[in-house]
Amino acid sequence: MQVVKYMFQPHGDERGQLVALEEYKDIPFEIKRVYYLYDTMNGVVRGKHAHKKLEQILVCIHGSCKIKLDNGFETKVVPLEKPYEGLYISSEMWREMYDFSSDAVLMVFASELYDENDYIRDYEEFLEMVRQKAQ
Ligand code: T46
Repeated sequence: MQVVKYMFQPHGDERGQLVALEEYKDIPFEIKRVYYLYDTMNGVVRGKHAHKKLEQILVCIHGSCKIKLDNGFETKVVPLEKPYEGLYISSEMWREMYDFSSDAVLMVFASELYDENDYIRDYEEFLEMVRQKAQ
């Protein structure tokens, strides 16, 4: 499994840092939605689902967390700890987010509006779908 991580260009000067993200340039799709997670409780695992169509870029803009990616055949754990790095998550990828530091803010750029019908929340259903497609 190839992990696609983006290193965004900070525009730093003596006053501090600034990262600007534009659709189709820094983010490889039209940005239809932005949301962020914060105050995640200690020990919590979020996510535990895949999406049929949605593509996303995750940026831990403060603190740190880990993302486990699972394509149905292999898994990879990706730490996110810098505000200038973004993790691309394609559709049909199971994801779990965990090990959030107490100050973590995880910002997500999404290619689609929120749609509960796009979620696959059953792991067995996910496995069946990706394995069937791979045949
Ligand atoms: C994902 C990971 C990285 C909305 O009303 N609008 C939204 O755009 C989102 C994302 C969520 N919600 C509501 C739905 C639930 O009542 O917020 C609540 C928590 O959402 P959820 O349990 O899906 O959150 P996570 O952290 O498990 O997953 C989220 C995204 O849903 C998901 O697409 O890939 O972050």
